[in-house]
Amino acid sequence: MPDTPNLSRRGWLGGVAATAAAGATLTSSSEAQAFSLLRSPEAVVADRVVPSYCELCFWNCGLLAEVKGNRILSLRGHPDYPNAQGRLCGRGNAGAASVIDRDRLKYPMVRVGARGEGRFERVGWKTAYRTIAQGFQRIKAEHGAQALALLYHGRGGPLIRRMLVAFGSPNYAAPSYAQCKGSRDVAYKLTFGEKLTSPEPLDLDETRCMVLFGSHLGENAHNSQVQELVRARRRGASLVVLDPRMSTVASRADVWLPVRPGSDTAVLLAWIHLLLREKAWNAAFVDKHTVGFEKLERHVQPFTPEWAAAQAGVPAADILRAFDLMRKAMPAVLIHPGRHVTWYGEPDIQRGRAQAILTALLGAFWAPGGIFRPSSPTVKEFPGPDFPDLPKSVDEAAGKYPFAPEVTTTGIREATRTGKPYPVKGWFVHGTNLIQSMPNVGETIEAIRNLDMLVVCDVMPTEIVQWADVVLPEDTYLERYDDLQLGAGKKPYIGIRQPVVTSPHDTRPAWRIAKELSQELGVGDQFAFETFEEYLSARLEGSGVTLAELKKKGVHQLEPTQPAYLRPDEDFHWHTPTGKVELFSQQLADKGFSPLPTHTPIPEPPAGAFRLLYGRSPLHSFGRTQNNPILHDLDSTNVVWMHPAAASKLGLEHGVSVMVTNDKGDATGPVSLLVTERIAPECVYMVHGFGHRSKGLSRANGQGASDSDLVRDYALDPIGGTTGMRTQTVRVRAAQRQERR
Ligand SMILES: Nc1nc2c(c(=O)[nH]1)N[C@H]1C(S)=C(S)[C@@H](COP(=O)(O)OP(=O)(O)OC[C@H]3O[C@@H](n4cnc5c(=O)[nH]c(N)nc54)[C@H](O)[C@@H]3O)O[C@H]1N2
Ligand SMILES: Nc1nc2c(c(=O)[nH]1)N[C@H]1C(S)=C(S)[C@@H](COP(=O)(O)OP(=O)(O)OC[C@H]3O[C@@H](n4cnc5c(=O)[nH]c(N)nc54)[C@H](O)[C@@H]3O)O[C@H]1N2
Ligand code: SF4
Ligand SMILES: [Mo]
Repeated sequence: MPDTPNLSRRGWLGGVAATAAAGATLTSSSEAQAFSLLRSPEAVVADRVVPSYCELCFWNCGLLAEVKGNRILSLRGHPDYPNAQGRLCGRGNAGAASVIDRDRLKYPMVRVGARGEGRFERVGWKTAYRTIAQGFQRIKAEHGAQALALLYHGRGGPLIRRMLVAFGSPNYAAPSYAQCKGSRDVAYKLTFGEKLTSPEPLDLDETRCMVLFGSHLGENAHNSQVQELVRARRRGASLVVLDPRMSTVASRADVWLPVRPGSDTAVLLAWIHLLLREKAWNAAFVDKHTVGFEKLERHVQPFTPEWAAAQAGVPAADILRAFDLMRKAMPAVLIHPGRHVTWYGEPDIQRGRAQAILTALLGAFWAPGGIFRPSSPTVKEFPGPDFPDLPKSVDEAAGKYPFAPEVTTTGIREATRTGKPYPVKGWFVHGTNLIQSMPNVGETIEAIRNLDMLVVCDVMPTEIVQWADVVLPEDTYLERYDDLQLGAGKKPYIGIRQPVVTSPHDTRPAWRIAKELSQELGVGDQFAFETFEEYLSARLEGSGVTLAELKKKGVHQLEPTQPAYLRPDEDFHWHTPTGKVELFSQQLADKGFSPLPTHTPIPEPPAGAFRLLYGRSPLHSFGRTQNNPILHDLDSTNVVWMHPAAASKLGLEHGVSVMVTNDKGDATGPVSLLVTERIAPECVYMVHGFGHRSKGLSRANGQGASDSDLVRDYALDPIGGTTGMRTQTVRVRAAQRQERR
């Protein structure tokens, strides 16, 4: 392990996620003790250390598992993985509890009750595969292969996608596009000609000023990014945070701008205005690499700091103070592009474009301390027959979303509900709980009711599983091989996931499910390997590392394929139509959209209602960890944040039990009210992922409130097809006696 004296564990937890994480080190519940995961490692001696990588979120941190027999004693961060840097976050540390969770899916099942009732009977894998294959073949015969769709999120998904594509369907989609970072992908692609990688290529080691829009790092626990942020602050880098809520990171900022929800673009436009007015832009970058500067200059003339201050409801002086910090630091300024950026529909693209344009004007793209140019590793594709010619996807056939690089989950759901532009009749769902991750659960259920077959491959009996016709239980991430991790960064790397222990149940890994089901579907020649080691070895050929070495080390570092920074004299052909960074986007103009970023104010909530904001707990990932015995123990419920002025108007006191409702008759709770000045009076806030309804989740069921149950109104962005999910307003009332638990 490398010596990291500047960043003790206490240092980084203390620096970011203080309250919640402090519990992690102090608790000693009976349940957590029963799993022996909190006992001192000296009590039982490991007989081996197995490297792998985490799947509790998609940062996919490298880990080292200490194992005795078939029991995991501890998980810790892999010292040589750039995304872990020797540490795991609180969730990753608790990952081993998912292996021994008594609630997990243990064997394949087929539905016996009504859809959604969650009644199943156990079957063998052969029967499960045959049932699926018959269903899918029937759908293909009646409606064509495009009537099958894959909705997926996670490492096993791409192999299932290979099966689906070989079977003839183009319809595969992940919530990580349309419900997460899609608008960022589109905005940066339109401006710089490429989307940003994940992990984001943020040069936090060199930055002198960071600007965060929402991005509530510390609560959003993306491991290495949080560590790097803490180090940057220690080095003296300045920090500006825009957030209507005083997030943990906002509480530590030099300038916190508690902007009105959805008004970030106004502030961005004012900063662009100031850079141009004061002739402070990075002329070397702008002259050599951009087009549309004059048009931008004219466009931003009216956007003074005073104008932005009125739009955003923050003092103009603070907008100027933040600008001064940026100006002093340029070009080493990091305009964080955000990650969950699908807030309001088309305005999200405008905000993303404004962030990208500001980055360009600062000269901070592919520059030290800004966004660097990542190198990606290349490995071989596993050979297989050519894929068939695919028909148009649902979104293409509907002529929607001219700039979407991917099919949208919402497009698939729409086609399934309405039969337009063509019917979708079968879903394979892998690793995504669509009931919680897609806005408007009513539309999701309506779509599911229209299906001839719903197959769900999962590890836990979450809400989506209750609706399945066939349930395929996957090995947990600590019990299986998955495809290689191809890590992009300053130093690219290849990482391996391998079985740390073996599953005690009749579960299987996704690669095996894809291979075996493909055989039943008649496309098994895509998976012409016997063992997954054979597959991995074939992919690693010529990469400089063998499978045996990788299994031992866990990660293999490669040399960069390109310099991280643009050289001053470098002629670079950007992958846009003009070959330049497009400050003015003719592409957008040609399709009838604003070619320069505009600010559209978000309407105020109706009287007595609040805008619903949501975010992350450092101890949970989306809706997938609330039932984890250890994490449940540390953080078993969420609370609803409300400003004291709003609470007193409603006659609600701190700590009372409330229900949160929307205008469609949905209600969630009961949940405790947190009365705090850390949130703007027109908003309420809750952590996403709680309020599970599935009875199969014995710990998480009914705990807290679900933002997903409330988000009915969503705004579809016509440019890239992403769904803004903060358009929902809600009301809060005291829970009645019969509603309390
Ligand atoms: N612990 C943990 N970490 C995670 C995850 C997890 O589940 N758990 N998930 C990961 C994933 S997939 C993602 S996409 C990211 C999501 O995390 P982020 O990308 O950081 O998500 P945001 O939506 O930007 O952040 C939520 C914050 O935005 C603020 N906010 C709400 N409205 C506005 C607004 O109009 N303007 C501004 N400036 N701020 C606003 C909220 O008050 C809240 O503090 O987190 C990642 N990290
Ligand atoms: N209302 C609301 N909606 C949101 C968000 C929000 O904050 N609020 N966040 C959005 C964002 S940023 C994102 S990225 C998405 C996330 O959306 P999802 O990825 O759908 O997130 P989860 O709700 O965690 O659902 C994960 C599902 O995968 C299962 N699972 C976990 N591990 C494995 C595994 O190893 N194998 C298999 N087969 N299954 C597994 C879990 O049991 C669970 O059923 O949600 C988006 N939707
Ligand atoms: S950030 Fe935490 S949960 Fe996500 S992969 Fe890393 S250790 Fe796992
Ligand atoms: Mo996300």
